[in-house]
Amino acid sequence: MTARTVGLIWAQTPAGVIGRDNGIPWRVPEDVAHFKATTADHPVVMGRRTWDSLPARFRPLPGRRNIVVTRQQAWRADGAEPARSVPAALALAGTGTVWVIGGAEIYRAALGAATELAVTEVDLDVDGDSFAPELGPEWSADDVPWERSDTGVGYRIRRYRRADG
Ligand code: NAP
Ligand code: VY7
Repeated sequence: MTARTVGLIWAQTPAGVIGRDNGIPWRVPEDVAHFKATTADHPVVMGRRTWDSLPARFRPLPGRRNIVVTRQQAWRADGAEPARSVPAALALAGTGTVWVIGGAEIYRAALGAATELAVTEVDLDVDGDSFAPELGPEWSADDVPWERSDTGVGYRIRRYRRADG
């Protein structure tokens, strides 16, 4: 058996904010570089609102299959592969590593299928309307030191895995 990786990747504040007004209310270039490097060459799965949130010039995310989850039967966009559910999206992605890249609704729907989480904590106190999923005790994170972005913001990138047993 080959173990399949289903990763979820997001950036959040300590309070769990991941978005506001269909955007991300900060810019941390080191996190974007981590996001690009982690997802490079792998299919990405995202909700239709997250697709809409990407600036048109970055859609589809280059070098990756862009699978977009929507309930709209007729939804189409250049460079996007539509899927009608998260399980359908994961099946469409095939058997290799796949990264679920948001947003809040899709993280909640995909958490049960996830084998690992890549969570960037951004040390900002900002209001939001989209939140990271609640993690149960089956998830354990490594302990990594805080770093400082060139922008002055503190951040750290933690990897969560399912605890054994
Ligand atoms: P979302 O999860 O990106 O997309 C929601 C849409 O996905 C729904 O409207 C629906 O599309 C479709 N959908 C959801 N559940 C479904 C299901 N079970 N089956 C089929 N389709 C389903 O939207 P969101 O929760 O509003 O999150 C967007 C926010 O997250 C934005 O602010 C964005 O910037 C932020 N974000 C943050 C990060 C980060 O790392 N900080 C990453 C990604 C996104 P239809 O309406 O078309 O049916
Ligand atoms: C989402 C963008 C949003 C707005 C403008 C440009 C972690 C992040 C995400 C999602 C950060 C984004 C972009 C950045 C990525 C570029 C294309 C342009 C690329 C996530 N940890 N951080 N995110 N782009 N899911 N998880 O900034 O994207 O990948 O090519």
